[in-house]
Amino acid sequence: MSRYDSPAPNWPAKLTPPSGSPNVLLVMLDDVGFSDFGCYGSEIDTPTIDGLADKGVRYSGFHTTAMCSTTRAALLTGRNHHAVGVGCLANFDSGFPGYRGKISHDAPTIAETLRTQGYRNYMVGKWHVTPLTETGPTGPFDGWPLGRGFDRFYGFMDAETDQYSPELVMDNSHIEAPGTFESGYHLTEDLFEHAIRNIRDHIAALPTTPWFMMITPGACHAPHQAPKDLVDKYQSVFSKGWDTTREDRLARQIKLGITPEGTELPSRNDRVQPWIAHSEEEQQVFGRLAGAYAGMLEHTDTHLGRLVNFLTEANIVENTLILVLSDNGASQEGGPNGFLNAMGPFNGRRESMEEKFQKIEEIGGPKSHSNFPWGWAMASNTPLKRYKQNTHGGGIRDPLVISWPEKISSVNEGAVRHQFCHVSDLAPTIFELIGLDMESVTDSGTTGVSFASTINNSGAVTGKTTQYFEMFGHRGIIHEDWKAVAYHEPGTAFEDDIWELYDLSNDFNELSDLSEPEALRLEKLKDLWWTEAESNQVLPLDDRFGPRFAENAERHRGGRTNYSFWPGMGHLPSDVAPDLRSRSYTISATVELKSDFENGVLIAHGDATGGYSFYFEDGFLCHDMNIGGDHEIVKSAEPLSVGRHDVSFQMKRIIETTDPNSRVYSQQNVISVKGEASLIVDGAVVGTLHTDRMFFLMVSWSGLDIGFDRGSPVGTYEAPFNFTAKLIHVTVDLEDDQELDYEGVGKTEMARE
Ligand SMILES: [Ca+2]
Ligand SMILES: [Ca+2]
Repeated sequence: MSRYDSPAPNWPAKLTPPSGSPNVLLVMLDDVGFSDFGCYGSEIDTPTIDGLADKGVRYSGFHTTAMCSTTRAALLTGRNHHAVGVGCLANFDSGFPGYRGKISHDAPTIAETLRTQGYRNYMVGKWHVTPLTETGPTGPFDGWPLGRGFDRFYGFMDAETDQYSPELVMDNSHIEAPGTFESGYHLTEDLFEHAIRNIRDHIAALPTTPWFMMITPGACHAPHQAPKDLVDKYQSVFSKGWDTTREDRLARQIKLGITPEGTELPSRNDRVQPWIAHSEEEQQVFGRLAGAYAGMLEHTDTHLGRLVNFLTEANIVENTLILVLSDNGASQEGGPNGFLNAMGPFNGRRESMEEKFQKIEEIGGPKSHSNFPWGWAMASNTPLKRYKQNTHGGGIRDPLVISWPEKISSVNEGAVRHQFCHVSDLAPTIFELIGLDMESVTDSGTTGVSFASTINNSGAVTGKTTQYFEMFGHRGIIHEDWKAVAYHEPGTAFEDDIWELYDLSNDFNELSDLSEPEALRLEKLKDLWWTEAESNQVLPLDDRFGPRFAENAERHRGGRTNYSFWPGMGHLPSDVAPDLRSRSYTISATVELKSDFENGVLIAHGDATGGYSFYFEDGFLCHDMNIGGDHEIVKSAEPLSVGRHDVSFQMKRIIETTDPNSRVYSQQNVISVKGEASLIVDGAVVGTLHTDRMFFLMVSWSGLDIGFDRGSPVGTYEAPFNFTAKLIHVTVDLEDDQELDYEGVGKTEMARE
């Protein structure tokens, strides 16, 4: 053959999924308890989910990992969360292989595996498996959804976001939300709208190729925000209180066959009071907090309904495998009394019951960052003990509904399945249901066990015999119907943990501790826990909350004390913005004014529930420190003149301690913390502020912008409040006097998970 002859062209075979492969729609709700769907015994209206359960099957023995990031990691990879480096939260990397906060690249995700089979993959909603320090505009992006096998992404990276003013990301870029509270915007609605859009685009371009879509709304993680009519509706439903709610739900669960005949309620979780022990005011506040949560769930169900209706209209619902689940149990992060706005208490501003009552109408709205009290989380987890974060049933046992009209036979429609299964089993189950070659998939590393056989066979034995659990030192193991579990009090020796033992086949909700009569069995289960822990990178055990967050903040930002911002730059998420907490700092800007009545923002970090903004109003230079919705504004005495000016806001933190020579601060030795702030124009002080409030533990979960305040405004002005003159440059200089209250920071961060 001469050099000029053309060889025969050759096209590599196209990837094609097995014939008849379904679309896969995986909907994972957040912090929704075991009993919260209507079809699991709730009085909350969830007709869409109930409809899917009526035509499908639902599980009574589905388990998760007790937290958000970890369940996502196990779900995405079909492996144990520690084994893929997400033993705890994506908020920190504690330097051990099991605790990097980022899914190991050795573990392919469902999307990566399905991509090799020709699927297109769409991710919509909360991600939270990328270290937050890697969520800024420079990435790196290898841990973002598009770096882990998804073709499109629309959602948010952090544990939570404001539903009316979210920190939105599209693909690899931070974007502004397409609406506001005033324009009727709510994130849940936007996410489902976007999901429908993705499927429409898919049908237009690839009508015969199946898709995988994962939707993870913010609901019902805090902040609980929902339309007012729904909050009203459920405030009235839940005026009956958490004790009656638990009883009502258990009765319905028994009737529905979710829990066995004869199941009884455990006593109230520690420190939860009887409903009737609370005053009428407290009951009203708690009822409205429950209303915001329940309203958020019904609202989500309604919008999921729009998506399911679209699938029906488009005639693809029959061959779409739909899974609806929750990522962990209902949350204890609202504390004993719940919050209307959690941002205030994180910065030393207490929220009294009186104030909660005064502002009761704000609950669920744009000025609230609400979370419900323990009593309601307990009711959500009916009939299970404890909460999210714990390895008792309330933390790890969750609802799971599976629908697939084409494949679930009519005799099984509406059935309840009781096999034990775990979130790491979902990926292999999906692969088997699609008909992928399981050997090749198993070679790629899943360690979960498919429970596909249970869908059309109530008696199927899956072969799943063992699953360990670990979260913040709480431990557990399920092996052949027996469960050993140890609650861990933070800060105490692991050796002192007390193990309990339950026979789940006769004791659905861990009421009858058999650790004494079955001591030998317990010892064997504990040994098995250690074996599993060793082979899954669970060790070393680590129960530290605060120090892990603080160490992470120090490692990533601690050394950096100067930030330089030019207008026109993109949005910075909180974890890569200047860390002003518990320290002295200076914010400076250079401006050129064309008039003496300029307006608008130079720099703003946060939203209506907290943050700071440095801005002009009618020519006056202003700084607003917003702590939990309270504005402390300092303003120049005169408007600034036309021309170029250097302006700054200097905050000096002054700590008075019992030992002036010590730089170790604790609740014991700190007498007072004060802020002395000055507003400075061209070197001259033009305003001062003396305050006992600062950003102690958190600035905001909403990030930072230059030249405007996007979304929900920090200040009393209307967003975006663009700067009307020329902004040349903004700098933030941090003093090295930062001294975080580690435990306090930890508690703040935990409340965000
Ligand atoms: Ca969660
Ligand atoms: Ca804002």
